[in-house]
This record gives sequence, structure tokens and C-alpha cells, in this order.
Amino acid sequence: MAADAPSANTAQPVPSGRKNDAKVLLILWIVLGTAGALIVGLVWGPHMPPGRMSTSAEGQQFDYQVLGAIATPVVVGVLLYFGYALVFWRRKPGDDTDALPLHGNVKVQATWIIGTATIVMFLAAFGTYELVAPAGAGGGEGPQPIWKPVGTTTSSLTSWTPGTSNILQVQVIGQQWAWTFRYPQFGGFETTQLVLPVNEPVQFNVTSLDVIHDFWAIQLGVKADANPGLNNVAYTTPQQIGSFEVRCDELCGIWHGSMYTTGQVVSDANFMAWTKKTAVQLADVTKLLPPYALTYDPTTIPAGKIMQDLGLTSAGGGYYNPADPVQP
Ligand SMILES: [Cu+2]
Repeated sequence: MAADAPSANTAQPVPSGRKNDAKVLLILWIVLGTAGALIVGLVWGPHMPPGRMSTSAEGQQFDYQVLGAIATPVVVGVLLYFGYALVFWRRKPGDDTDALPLHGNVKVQATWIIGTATIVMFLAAFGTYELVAPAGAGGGEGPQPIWKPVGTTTSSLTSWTPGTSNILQVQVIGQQWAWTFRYPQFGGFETTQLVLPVNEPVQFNVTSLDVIHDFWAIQLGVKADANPGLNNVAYTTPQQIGSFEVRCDELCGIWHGSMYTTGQVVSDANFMAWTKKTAVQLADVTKLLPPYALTYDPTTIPAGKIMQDLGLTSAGGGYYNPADPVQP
């Protein structure tokens, strides 16, 4: 009978139900992809790292929410297609026929190219905006930052009071294997404690005394390389009182893992009290430090003068040279 004979175009019989596969997959993808995007973006999103402790952290979390919500339907689409193929398109026992030959599909190809190009172009624009608008998004911008926090100035490098546009300067000094922090606007004391006032924009000036380290204040969403001889500027504004972790994120030697400390975000009043107390406590040490600068040359530490000032030697005037067999 003519009606039962296979047509010229399809040498093999088409299994029943296959013509609806695209429709079924599309509906499943829309439902599961939308649900997945909403769950990732709105339910999981607010718990994504690095949290919302600072403006830059909050911005990063928002970026992850958007990226996650966009990526989820893509992942769902791939897994759904994979699962569907495994379940419905697998070879039936006893079926030794070949599958249909493929000759390309303009609709599928065009949809794929336009869809992926649109997503990538959108993310490029979105990522650029998210980097520019929050002044570098907590990343190091080098010695001459292009993007500065709106409404801030560097009107004074020697004093700071809360609530002014004058931005708080905190120098971060990486060294094998510890972080120290210098506060030039409070007499230039140097301490191992990192204390910041809440809701005040901060300018981190990150440098190193030896090898390359990487200052990572995790919950603040701040990450900037600490290079010897270079000032790397990063901005943020802490917006929650509490503690945050600081790590080194650049393998910098055997005790790299111990470059770990805990910073504090406190109220303006507590911050001012802390700076006052610390400046007094460290006064004897501060006057032995090299003058505040954006970078330091560790090969010319006036060790002789420090020793003399400490009453440990009468020689004085010598400069510590690591190549010298005997230190002054
Ligand atoms: Cu390090």
C-alpha cells in the first residue's frame, strides 16, 4: 500500500512523538529556566558572598545575582536537553536503524548566535558600568585611580574628621608575612589592627615592602595587589558595623597562609577614640618610623638611627643593607 511506504525524504520511520519534542523542550525550559533564575537571583542571591558589609561588597553581590540569574536558564537548558535526550532518544532494544541525517538548521543556528551574542554584549556593558559607577568596585586601580567615589576629596592628608568629604586614608603595607596599616591623618602611626568607621568612604593605599602580596578584605569586597615600590589605590565605604577577614591572596612565600587578620568596622565615635588611644600608645614607635610615604624602600631603613634612638647603640647613622654580613 502506498500510504504505508516510507517517503523518499525519510528513509527511516519517524518515531511517534518526536515531532513534539521541540515544543515540549521549549515549554519545560521556559518553566524550569524561569523558576531557576528566580530562585538563584532572589532566594540564593541575598546570601551570596561577599555579603553587604560595604558598598563594594553589596555591588559585587548584586553582580553575582544578575550573573547567576542569567546563567541559570543556560545551565538548565543544557541539562534539560541532555536529560531529555538520555530518556527519550535512547536506542530502543532491537532497533538497529540509523538516526536521521542532519543538514543544519538555520532557525536553531540563528537563535543560538543572536541569543549568545546578546547575552555577552549585555554582560560587557553591565560589567563595565558596575566597574565604573562604584569607583572600581573595590579593586585596585593603580597609583592614579581613574574612578573616585562621588562626593569625596583629598583635601587633607594630615587630618580627618567624620562626616566630611575629605576621604579617610588607610595605608596597607604587605610584608612577609604580615599586614600593617598606617593612618597618615592621625599622626602616621602604624599598627597591625585595621579599624574603619562605618558609612565613611575609605581610600586604601596598598603597597608592599618585599614581594607581591594581595590585600583581600573579604567581606568588604576589597581586593588589591600589594606591589613593592608601587601605590595601588582601592576604595570602599563600609556600611555595617562588625568584623571582617583580611587575607593575602597572592602566594608570597612559606608563611603566606598566616597573613591573616580580622578588621573591625566601628562607629565614628569609637573610631575617633581608637585613633586617639592608638596614636598615644604607639607614639614612641611612630617617631622611629620613616616619614609617611606612598611607597617605601626597605633597603634603606635607617636602622642605625633606630638603634641609636632606642639606646641600643652609639654608632648611629648607618643604613641597613641586607647584603652586609653584620647589621649596624
Ligand atoms: Cu602575602
